[in-house]
Amino acid sequence: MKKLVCLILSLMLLCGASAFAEALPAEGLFTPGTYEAEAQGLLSTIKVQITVTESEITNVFIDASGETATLGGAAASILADEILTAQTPNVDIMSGATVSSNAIIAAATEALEAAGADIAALDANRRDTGDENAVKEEKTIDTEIVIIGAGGAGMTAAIMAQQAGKDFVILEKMPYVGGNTTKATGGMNAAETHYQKEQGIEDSKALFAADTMQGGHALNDPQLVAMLANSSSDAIDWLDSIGAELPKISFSGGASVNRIHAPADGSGVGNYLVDRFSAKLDELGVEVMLNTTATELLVDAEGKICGVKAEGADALYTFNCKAVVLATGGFGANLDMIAEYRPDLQGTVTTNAPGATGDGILMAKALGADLVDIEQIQLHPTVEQTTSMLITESVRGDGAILVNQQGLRFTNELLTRDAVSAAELAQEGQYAYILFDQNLRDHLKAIEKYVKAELTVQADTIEGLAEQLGIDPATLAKTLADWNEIVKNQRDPDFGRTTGMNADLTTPPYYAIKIAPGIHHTMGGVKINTAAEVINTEGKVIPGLFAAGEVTGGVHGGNRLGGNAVADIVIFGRIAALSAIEYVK
Ligand code: MEZ
Repeated sequence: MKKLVCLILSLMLLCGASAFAEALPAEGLFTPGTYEAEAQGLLSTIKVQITVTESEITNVFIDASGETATLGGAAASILADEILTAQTPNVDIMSGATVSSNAIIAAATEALEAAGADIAALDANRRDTGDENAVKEEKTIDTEIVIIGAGGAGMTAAIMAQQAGKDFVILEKMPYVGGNTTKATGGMNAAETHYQKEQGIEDSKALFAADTMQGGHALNDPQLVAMLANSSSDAIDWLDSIGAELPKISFSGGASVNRIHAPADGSGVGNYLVDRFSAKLDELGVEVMLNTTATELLVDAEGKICGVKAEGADALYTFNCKAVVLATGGFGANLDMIAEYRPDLQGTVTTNAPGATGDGILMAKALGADLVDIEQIQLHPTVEQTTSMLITESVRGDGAILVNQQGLRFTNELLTRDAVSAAELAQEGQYAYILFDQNLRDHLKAIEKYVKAELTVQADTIEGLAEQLGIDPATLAKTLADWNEIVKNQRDPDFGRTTGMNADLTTPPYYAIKIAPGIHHTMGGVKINTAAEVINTEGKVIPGLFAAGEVTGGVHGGNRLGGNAVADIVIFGRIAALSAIEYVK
């Protein structure tokens, strides 16, 4: 008996996947049973459990809870459905969650192979090849407001509209919510907040506005900037009211004081907010129409908004409405638009979510909306180039330095992003390393993601780190010793850095990530006024059309300060919703 158990266990180990299977039938696609396998995702080991009968996959369970909540979690539920529908593990990967998707497919393949499946035969007989020529049902829906886009601005507007008791729909073209907000890591700028007061930080709305204008090279619309700064502490209070507290305050480039507000544990602000916005929408009973792409804005004979056309997986929609809130995001992931407006940036990696393709800008433009600063595109200086992963500015804000391949600092690391990016591009090879220590890692949870994704090189000594980076050890050791002296004296004679100098870099192990600039934010977009009404090329309001977030231009001018994108989506998301609510009264 013991021998038999050992034999069964050995066979299971040989499979590489655990199996609880019945005997292999003479014919049939699978050996009935439940099979499990694992594969490494972006941040964690993903587990897939598949149940099969002789002829069918009957259940797919994917545990991707260690991945980013929004994308990894979405990939788990979307790919589980797709594998079940297609009856093969070879389904489309989810854009924006490539690593998680590939891990799911690999683990599902292994589990099904353990079930005796011939994967090529499953592919040949896949069951998800619907009729591409099938005519989609046409549906007409009457509502008061259509919110287009379920990123941070759209979800904010939806919460406001639901709390005001409005009849509205919210459309999202991607199979998941969050948009580019899921990529935001650092935090949200706000001045005169109760958190700043509690932490003894002196700030003012006027200083916030002045910093934003200066950071944007005064190209910004001063009225929009004043609105941003003046509404910012109210927006923090509003976030508190929906359970999205941002109490950790630190420094971000271009700010005069500590102003960027983040989650208490220093985790990425974007996924934190998207999780809380989603939870609030669930609690309020709001359903986001996913996989539904708005294709056209409709106006009546007087030029007032009267509807939206959209395409879903099974239906073509006409929404009759009085107002539209455009919250479709920027165009940092639309290579054609980047090539059109900034040919010099072709070939540059982008930190943007795949849905950031400028659709709202194009739809509004077709209605005569004016576009401002459309060629103003921000490069973020610390982007890991093989994964396009943003290394948050908070790493520098909390004390990291940048060194080049010679092991030398070459800039004040906390200048505005355009300046730091330009300094990097002037280095040999046009890249640099961001360097920090264990103490910094311990205080910034966002770093765990980079370590788990194996983007960091680490060593117990600075010389050991240098060797791994191919830098002269003595030079890097001197650079670090000099830096620690600068922190001690709070004076940077070489580059004049005055911020992000609260802690030296003396706690091993030491870490480095190779980085270079990447497209991060499209500052230009549709012109709005302080009520978030869209303005046409004749300077007139397009009645019923409101816009918020990265789809708009004017708030950030020629260079956005870190922390102002999240401020923008929350503040103007609220304003656009309030204006639309008032308009449809
Ligand atoms: O606002 C941003 O873009 C930001 C703070 C990004 C980051 O570096 O984390």
